[in-house]
Amino acid sequence: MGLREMNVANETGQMTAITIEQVGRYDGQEVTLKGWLYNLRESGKLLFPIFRDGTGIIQGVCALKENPEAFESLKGLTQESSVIVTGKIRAEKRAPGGYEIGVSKIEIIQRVPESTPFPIQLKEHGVDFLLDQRHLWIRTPRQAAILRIRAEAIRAAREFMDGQGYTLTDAPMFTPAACEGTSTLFEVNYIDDQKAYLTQSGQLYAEAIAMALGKVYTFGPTFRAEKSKTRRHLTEFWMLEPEAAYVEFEEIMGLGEGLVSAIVQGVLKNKSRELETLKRDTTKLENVKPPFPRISYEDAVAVLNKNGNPAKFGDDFGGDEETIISSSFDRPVLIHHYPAAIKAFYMQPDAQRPELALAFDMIAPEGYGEIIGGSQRIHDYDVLVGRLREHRLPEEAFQWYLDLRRYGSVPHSGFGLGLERTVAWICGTEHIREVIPFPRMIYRVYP
Ligand code: NSS
Repeated sequence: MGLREMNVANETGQMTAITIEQVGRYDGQEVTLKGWLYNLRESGKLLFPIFRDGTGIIQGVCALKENPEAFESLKGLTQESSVIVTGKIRAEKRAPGGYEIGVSKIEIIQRVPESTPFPIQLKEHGVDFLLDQRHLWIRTPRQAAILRIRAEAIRAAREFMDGQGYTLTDAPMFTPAACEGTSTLFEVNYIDDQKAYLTQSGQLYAEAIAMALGKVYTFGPTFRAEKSKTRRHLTEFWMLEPEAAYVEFEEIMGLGEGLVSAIVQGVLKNKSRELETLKRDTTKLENVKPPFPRISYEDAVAVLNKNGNPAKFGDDFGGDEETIISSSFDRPVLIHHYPAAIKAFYMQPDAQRPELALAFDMIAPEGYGEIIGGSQRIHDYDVLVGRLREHRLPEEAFQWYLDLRRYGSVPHSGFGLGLERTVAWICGTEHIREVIPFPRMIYRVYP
């Protein structure tokens, strides 16, 4: 008897549980599932429950004649009651997932009272209602599939970064100064009335750690007091930020392509059932392999003008512009060499044309917008001091950062990949709020 079979009936003959994800391996065998009642259809002497356990859903059948005890327990059972179900698995083409369970025994762990039914019914609900019920909404198969894809995206990203020789590290959440402009800072009343800010990006710290370890990446939450109420903005989102000493502009763009491709291919390979649950058209994801198209900022402006968009040199691109540019490609596109004036203070100027920064953004297809922002960093002390002054940033708070240019400064580069935007694109969700368990947005910190 193999390990897997041992799982089903242990030595004392008692059933131990498997997960719905695994049922395909148990065709014709009796198993136990631990989960919740997702739906129940009653048809005279037959009951058709649907169970869920977090790994998937399975349809059941229970006949009064064959299993009177189970039938009585199940009859009238309320949605989301927790149950342990025993029964035989059989292949059934018409059932979602391809298998069903003939219920022979059911143990109710908690019955949801009739007087307080589960608030989310199997019908359309308004999104504000669902967001208020987010702690329960995540139980629905679609939401659970999204969160499982998110986990795979993180796993695949880390596997790729580790494989490229990058060491995982961590930046602090409390910071004394801004990284990405002062307009989106969350101010915190730190101990004894000291001012601090929630981090907008781990980058500046990742730069310090890169000078200690070579190639590193951080992965953690970042915060922006975004006043914009768009489908692409959260106030708390997760970013993966590689930073590498002795790595220059071209090479860091290549790393971004490899990373995004590894994430997409990982999800396609390991979360195909979840993509199916979401009814995602995966043909649009299969092409996501390097090399990605690259276009300079100036050429992008020309493309926009050709499409009737009035953008001119020096304008920052918004969602509309990004969508126009990305619509001519079947995979993400890199826009590079932005005007230095519209980008962050730390970006290295181009040697031939210093009015341009060695900066790039990666724009996802299908209108999902910018998923990566990155650049080569200024490594010259005097140039950096000049930039801090131009941006009116407090030099005292940046002394440690300037130290990196005093002691063995080297060319270095990095970028930040926004996890939620990447996952929203892969899942094809309308809004990025669905791809994080508890979204934080301009008007929402509950639940
Ligand atoms: O502002 S970024 O473009 N770049 C940085 O923060 C750099 N300091 C990163 C680095 O070089 N280490 O943000 C990076 C990405 C951006 O492309 C989006 O995908 C995502 O972070 N991002 C957001 N996602 C969700 N909500 C909001 N508000 C948001 N802002 C940026």
